Amino acid sequence: MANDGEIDRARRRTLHTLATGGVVLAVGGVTRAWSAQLATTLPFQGGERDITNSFPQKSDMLLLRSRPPLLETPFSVFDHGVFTPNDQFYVRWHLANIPTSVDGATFRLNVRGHVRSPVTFSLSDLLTKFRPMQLAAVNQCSGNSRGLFDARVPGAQWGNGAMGNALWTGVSLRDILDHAGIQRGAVQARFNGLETGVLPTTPDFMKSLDIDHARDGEVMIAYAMNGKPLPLLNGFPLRLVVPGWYSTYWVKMLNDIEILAQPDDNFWMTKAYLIPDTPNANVVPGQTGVKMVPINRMVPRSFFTSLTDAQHVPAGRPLIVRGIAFGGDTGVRSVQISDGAGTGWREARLGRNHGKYSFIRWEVQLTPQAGPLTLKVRATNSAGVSQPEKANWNPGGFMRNVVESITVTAS
Ligand SMILES: Nc1nc2c(c(=O)[nH]1)N[C@H]1C(S)=C(S)[C@@H](COP(=O)(O)O)O[C@H]1N2
Ligand SMILES: [Mo]
Repeated sequence: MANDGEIDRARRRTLHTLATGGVVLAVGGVTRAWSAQLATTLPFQGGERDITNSFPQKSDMLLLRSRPPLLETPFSVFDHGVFTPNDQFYVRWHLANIPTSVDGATFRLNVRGHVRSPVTFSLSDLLTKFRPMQLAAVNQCSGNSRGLFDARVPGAQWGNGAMGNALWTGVSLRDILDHAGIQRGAVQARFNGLETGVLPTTPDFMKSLDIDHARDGEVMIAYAMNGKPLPLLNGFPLRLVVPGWYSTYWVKMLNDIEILAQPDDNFWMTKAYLIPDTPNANVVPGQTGVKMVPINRMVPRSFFTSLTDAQHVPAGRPLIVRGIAFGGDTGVRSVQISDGAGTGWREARLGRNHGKYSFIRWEVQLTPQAGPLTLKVRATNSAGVSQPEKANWNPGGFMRNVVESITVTAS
C-alpha cells in the first residue's frame, strides 16, 4: 500500500526538520485572527464549545480544556477526505508539564530493562539505520463520543471528533526491541513519554503492551504523520502507533521503553482505562461485581459526513449521501444504510481501500420523498462484527459504537 516515494518524502522532511534544529514552539500569546465560526454546540447538554486556533500547529479546533490540552476535531473535517489533516487532528494529554519545544538533534530514545544490552537511539539513528515502514491507521480515544453517553459519565465530554486517520511513517517496534535483545522471561514492554505531572505525586503516564503484541511487526514508532513530522501536540518527535487498538496505548513524545519481567502494575494500566469484560464492554448503570480488564482492541464504527442531523435536503431529486467507516481491529467488510421505510438495509459503495486500519469512505444515492427521513448507517468488519443498534454503556464512557442515526427533512 505504501509506496517507496511516499516513505522517502516523509523521511526527507523529518531529516530536514532535525537538521534545522527541530520544532520550537511558543505556546500561548497567539491572538485570534478572523474566523468564520467562534463556537459550536455538540448534541448533548453542556455541549457548547469555543472554536480555537490558538494552539501551535493547529487550526480551528473545538476547545474542551486548555491545560493539559483537549482539542476535538470539528466533525465537518471528516467529509473532506479519508486522512485527517495534521492541523485539525484531535489532541489529548493527561498531564500538564508538556515540553513546549523538543530539540530533534539532542532527543534520545532509550530501550532498557530486561534486555541483553540497553540502547540509546538518536532520531537520525532511527531514520537512517532501520528499514522504514508506513501504514494508515485510525487513532481513536477510548472515550470518543463520551458526551453522548446516557446515563452521563464523568471524563472528557467528547463528541464524535476524538478520532482521526493518518498515514504513519516510522520504524517497526520489533526491529528496535530486537536490536536491544529481549531477554527470556520478559512479559511486557512499557512506554513513557517526555511530559510529567505538575505535582510529584501524579503518576507518570505510561502504558504497556505484551511482548508478542509489541513484536507483531505492525506496532510502530512513528516519526511522521501524513508525510510530515508529528505536530508537537501529537507527540513530536516520536509516538507509538498501535494499529487497531485504542489510542491510550499510542504513547506520544516517546523517549523511554522498559522491558518488564513482571506485568506492569502502574496506575495507567491497573486503575485507569479499565473496561467491563463483557461483550462490547456493555453493562447497565449501577451494575456491580463485573470483572474489569484493560481496554484493548477497537470495534467498528461508521458515520455520516455529508449530512448533519436536522438538515434540509431537496425532495424528489437524487442525493448522494456519504461518510466514513472503520473496522476497529480489522478491515471493513460492508457498510449498510437504512432509510427506515421498511426496506431494510442496503449496501453502500465503498471507496478506495487504504488498508485494514484506515478510515474508508462510503457512499449511497437516495431520492428522498417530501417529509422527514431517518437514516441509519452500520458497518460490519471483516471478522463479521457489526455495530450494535442499542448503545453500549459502561461507567468509563469507553468504546461507544452504536449505529448512528440522523433525521433530515426533504422539501
Ligand atoms: N505521552 C502521552 N501519550 C499519550 C497520552 C498522554 O497523555 N501522554 N494520551 C493518550 C491518549 S488517552 C490519547 S486519546 C492519545 C491522543 O493522541 P493525539 O493527541 O495525538 O490525538 O494519546 C495517547 N498518548
Ligand atoms: Mo484517550
